[in-house]
Amino acid sequence: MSKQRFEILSLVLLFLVGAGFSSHAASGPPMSKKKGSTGLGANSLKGGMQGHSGIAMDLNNDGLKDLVVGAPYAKLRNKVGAIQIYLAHSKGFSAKPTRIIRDDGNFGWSLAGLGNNSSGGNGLFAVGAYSGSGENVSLSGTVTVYQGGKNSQKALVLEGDNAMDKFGYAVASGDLNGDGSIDLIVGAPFHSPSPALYQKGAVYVYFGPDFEMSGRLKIAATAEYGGIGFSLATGDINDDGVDDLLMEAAGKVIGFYGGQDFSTSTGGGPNLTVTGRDRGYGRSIAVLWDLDQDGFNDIAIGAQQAVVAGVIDSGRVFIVKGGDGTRVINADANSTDRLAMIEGAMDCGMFGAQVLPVDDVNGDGTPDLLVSAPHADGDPWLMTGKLYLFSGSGLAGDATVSIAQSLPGKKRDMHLGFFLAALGRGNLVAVGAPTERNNTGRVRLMDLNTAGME
Ligand SMILES: [Ca+2]
Ligand SMILES: [Ca+2]
Ligand SMILES: [Ca+2]
Ligand SMILES: [Ca+2]
Repeated sequence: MSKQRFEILSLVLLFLVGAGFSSHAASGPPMSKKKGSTGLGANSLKGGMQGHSGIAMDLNNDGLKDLVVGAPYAKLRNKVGAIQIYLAHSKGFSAKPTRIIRDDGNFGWSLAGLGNNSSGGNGLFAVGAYSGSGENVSLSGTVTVYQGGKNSQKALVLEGDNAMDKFGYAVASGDLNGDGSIDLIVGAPFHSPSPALYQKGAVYVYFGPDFEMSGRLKIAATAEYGGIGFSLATGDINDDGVDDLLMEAAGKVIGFYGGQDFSTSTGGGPNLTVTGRDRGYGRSIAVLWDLDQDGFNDIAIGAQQAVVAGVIDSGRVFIVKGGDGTRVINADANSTDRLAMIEGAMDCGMFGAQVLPVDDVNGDGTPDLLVSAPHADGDPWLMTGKLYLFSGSGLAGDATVSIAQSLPGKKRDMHLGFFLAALGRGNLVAVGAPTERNNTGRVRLMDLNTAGME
């Protein structure tokens, strides 16, 4: 608890530094190293890259959001991968995890919350291990579903169709058939649907509450859309009250509208196609709120490797309109379907690696948008990573990165921003910094309120 408070205090100091209240030279480490300002982490997971992935959800049904954090490179004997569970208490989080679960195959690479099922009331979550071995297929990749917090139980293990499919590279959740049960979506980007579609990928939907293999839906790559399974997102973009499924597809983001007949509706191809030519286009996707108030929630698409003014890996974020019917949008063109195109600073920072809508921070009545650039340099430290907080009301066609509040990391090479998760306490977010402490990694808690957005 004191650690959390300290973290916030340290952040305040950082913002003061950023605002010019300090006369730090532009090189060298900070003058004082304060104990305690180290975020959350377990030293036992040396080199494990804690914070590569993370989710916030209530695991033990006490009304407080807990944290599950992936450490996909944590080694123990010949096994690789671990997750940590941090149960929240009334004052926040302890710096050490409540529980560590180890497994194999880069276990913890990806995570998704699955809500609470009716029986136990404890939260369900899915853990991807893209090089894990299933019961039937070796090295297919696996996804394990757990229930609960401190004494979480393994409920189910899913596996890919073939070896090297990298099943579990991405996982997501949403109620795609609108039956009230959250469904689990799994990407297998190296799956080969046919020899002609070698390693073009597949995405699988396992319907809740049981996530049964028998009822699953497979969306396989086609000649029209390949490269699927690397990134997934859900949310309602056509305003029918049912979650829709969005995914990266090699130069496109494609979307399928959810609905009662979701299992048959995907045969005719995607409902939405948004093209973009940037490298890394669609590696992050988020369904936002209704920015332009036309009745449809809008969509943020990150392209973390985009070249900006000749500088590679600077990154871009596009915001395109949600809508109904069959739609094709060119994100690179300035059209009425594109609400904004925000270019990252020319700093190889990988702006857009993560995008997260957050509650209204600055009190202007609209939600805000948090974007990470995990390779951005801080001042004076290199490769700290940086978060950018955009006021929702400023996200229009001519929005630039300069309108955002910039929140740099505070340790050299920590790569802040690998994951972002809202904790539902004021404007507190958990942020992954997987390379801090020589790739052992940390999770930082940041209070967006403290930044005092103008
Ligand atoms: Ca809890
Ligand atoms: Ca469902
Ligand atoms: Ca929908
Ligand atoms: Ca809209």
